[in-house]
Amino acid sequence: MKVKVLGIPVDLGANRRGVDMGCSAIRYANLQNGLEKIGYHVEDYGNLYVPNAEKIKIKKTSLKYAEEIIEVCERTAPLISKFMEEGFIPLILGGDHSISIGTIAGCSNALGDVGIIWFDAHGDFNTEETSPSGNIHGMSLGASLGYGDEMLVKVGGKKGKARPENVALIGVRDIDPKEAELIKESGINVFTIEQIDFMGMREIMELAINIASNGTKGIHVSFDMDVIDPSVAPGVGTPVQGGISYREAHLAMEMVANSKMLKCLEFVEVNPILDNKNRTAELAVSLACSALGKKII
Ligand code: B3U
Ligand code: MN
Ligand code: MN
Repeated sequence: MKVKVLGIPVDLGANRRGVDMGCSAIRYANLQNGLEKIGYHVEDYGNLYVPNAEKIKIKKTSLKYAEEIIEVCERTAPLISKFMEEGFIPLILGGDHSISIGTIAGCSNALGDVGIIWFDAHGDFNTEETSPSGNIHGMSLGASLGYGDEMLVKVGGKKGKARPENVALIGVRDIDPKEAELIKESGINVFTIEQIDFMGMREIMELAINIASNGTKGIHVSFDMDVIDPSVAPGVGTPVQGGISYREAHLAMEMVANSKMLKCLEFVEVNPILDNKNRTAELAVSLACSALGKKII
């Protein structure tokens, strides 16, 4: 029962500045204490170095800060693999969602076969051609599955970090038109917010855990805080109305814990500038504790 915390203060993949402070906000919300109470040995690696946006010129507006993001992700991947080989569950704190290109690469390299459960209001499946913004945080799931810019998809060495049949995308309600086509073409499993309403989070998670476990050595859970309704999680860069509830989010994490398949966990897109008294960061801590097996009694 060992967790290694890693902060990746990247805000270069998103339009709204402030997500770089997400990792500090989550630590302030008593992360380490919470995990120790459940019985974990917790080590905090600290934060990766990330260059300031002020110091860098955007070279390509269709792929903003690609060079810098790729460089951070290339440093992230071997670190995550190393933590896992040492027997830790990495707990990564973002930063915007572009960091997952590195974390998933590392997790995939360590495990060989990995399943991914990706919670998000967005698809994060754009490419340079389909993205309306050029922001790489809207491309990270697609890049992890081998879609998009050559350098982005090759982070960590291999292209395609998981089989599409082992990937579940949950909670989506804001997808760009061409992005939707790519998602369908990829063959990943999508559970929209509509399906959560209709079937309930319990059934969706049973399916998602099966999908991500089937023939894999473990599950990488990537949790974008904007999957939760903005009334509960206001501190995110790109809020979308109509998200999952506090309890649905916890139920999902509790089921992840019960599956015993969790190998790597991350919380991204917390923006303390837009938050209300650190509520969203506190919620991330509470979700992390649930995913790592916190019990009520
Ligand atoms: N799909 C849009 C918006 C977006 C994606 N991810 C976030 N926002 N957080 C885009 O820019 O790719
Ligand atoms: Mn995202
Ligand atoms: Mn999102």
